[in-house]
Amino acid sequence: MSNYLGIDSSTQSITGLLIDADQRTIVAEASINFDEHFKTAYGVVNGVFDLGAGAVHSAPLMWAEALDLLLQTLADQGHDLSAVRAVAGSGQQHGTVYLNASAGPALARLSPGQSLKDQLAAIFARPTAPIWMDTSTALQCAEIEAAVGGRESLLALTGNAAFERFSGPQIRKFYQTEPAAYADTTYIGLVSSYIASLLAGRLVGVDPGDGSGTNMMDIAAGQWSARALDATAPGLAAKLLPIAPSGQPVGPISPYYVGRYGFADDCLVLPFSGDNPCSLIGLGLVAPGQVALSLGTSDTLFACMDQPRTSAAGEGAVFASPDGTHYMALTCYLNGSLAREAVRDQYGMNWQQFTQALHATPPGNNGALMLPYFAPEIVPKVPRPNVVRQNLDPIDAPANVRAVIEAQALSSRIHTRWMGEDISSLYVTGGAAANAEILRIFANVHNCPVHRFETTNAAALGAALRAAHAHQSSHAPSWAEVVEPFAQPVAGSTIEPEPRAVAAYDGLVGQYAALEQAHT
Ligand code: XUL
Repeated sequence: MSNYLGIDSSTQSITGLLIDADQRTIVAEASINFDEHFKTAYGVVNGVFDLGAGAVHSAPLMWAEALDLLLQTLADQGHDLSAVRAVAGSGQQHGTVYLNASAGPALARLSPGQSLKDQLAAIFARPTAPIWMDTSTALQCAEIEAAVGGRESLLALTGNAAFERFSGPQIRKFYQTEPAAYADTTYIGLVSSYIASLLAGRLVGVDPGDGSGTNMMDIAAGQWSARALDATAPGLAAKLLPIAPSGQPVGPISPYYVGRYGFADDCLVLPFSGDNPCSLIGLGLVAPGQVALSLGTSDTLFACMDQPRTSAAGEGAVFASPDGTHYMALTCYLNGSLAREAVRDQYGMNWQQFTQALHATPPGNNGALMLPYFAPEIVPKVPRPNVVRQNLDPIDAPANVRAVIEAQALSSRIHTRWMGEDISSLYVTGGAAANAEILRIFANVHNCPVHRFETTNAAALGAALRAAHAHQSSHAPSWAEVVEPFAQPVAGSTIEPEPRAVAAYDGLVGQYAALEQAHT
């Protein structure tokens, strides 16, 4: 049997997903919700502590306790963990974990008779970990950008401008506000590399996928950048392990898991990566030009790129793909479902009426346009809510419905140009992906087929596929071969572009861009 385990340590839960690569099936999925199990013990709400003034942290010891509970749950469900050939994982990106000198020895002597929590309580140089929701480091972002010669230099070097949630600014703030604890720190990991360390029983480095979310990695070289580290905090290089290639096992699983849960002693552990880079694999995006769009509360667009192209206008983040050769672009639009629901509610509709309105109106909407900034927008940057209508009567409900979706699709066409990829197919997931009329507009605006994917745990699946790819490397399967059985669109969901509608949008996109420019 060729079973592989993917573990996703995310903000509110930890998920394990087990695949059988021979049978081409997912054989188990289990999730441990942090609030449900640990609210009382750790005081988390939605998995985090809101410390005020933009600081949002979580508890790395809780993540270790949750890992034990997850593996116990899989074992209790009767899954034979001795059949797992390799484990890989994904973590919420950017969050940093600070360990002291006792961490390495404590991990090396883990005893299966006691829990991780009981054996690891003393390894932390900082008991909490700032996570990606933390926005408290604007000052440090400015300082880091200035120290490397400005935003453009940091962008060219690391692929990203400084973002408050990224690890480097967070580390700098820790060094500035808690210098004694910083001095006591011997290892700084990310959520991903910390969980990988727990599994390997030794300290593991950050992979290039997650390293690209730190503002500290040279994106082209896939190595820590001495210039960026110097700009972040003194003595930092000594607290980081070298970047760990995503596809190279870091060793066998710790005897702790063999004794406690029945893993085989030759089960391999891969470096973990970020949840978004792992989702890229889980959605099957392993060739340039493949783009996925998740239509959720906010809409997120992921793309596979052949080069680490960056967006000078800050339209997206760039990460290395854990496939080892490509890069990933990530763009987040705040006004996703938020805007769709605002229009639906404004006209007192339900979703069926919303869909009928799309049916009843023509592609291009007779030249009517809307800028749908019901809330401040990330891409393009719009600091305050501002809904703008052009040739659009506010009382014409169907035209407003079409206008909001066309705006989202046109914006996704305009703000993906920096990626320099011709979009050859669009894989759409998320709640609104169930609506074929919405998908039709995206197919026509992008002039490519749109496929619907039903994914719940793309990050954990991507991690399991990474484990499969690494373990099967002796017969060198291509990435396409590994992802193909799992990353399949819903049967019959493909929507092809329609030439007349494509032409209508080709005519409209310039007008939309001009309207956008006039208001941003
Ligand atoms: C990406 C980001 C989030 C987290 C969520 O830059 O901050 O998507 O990775 O887990």
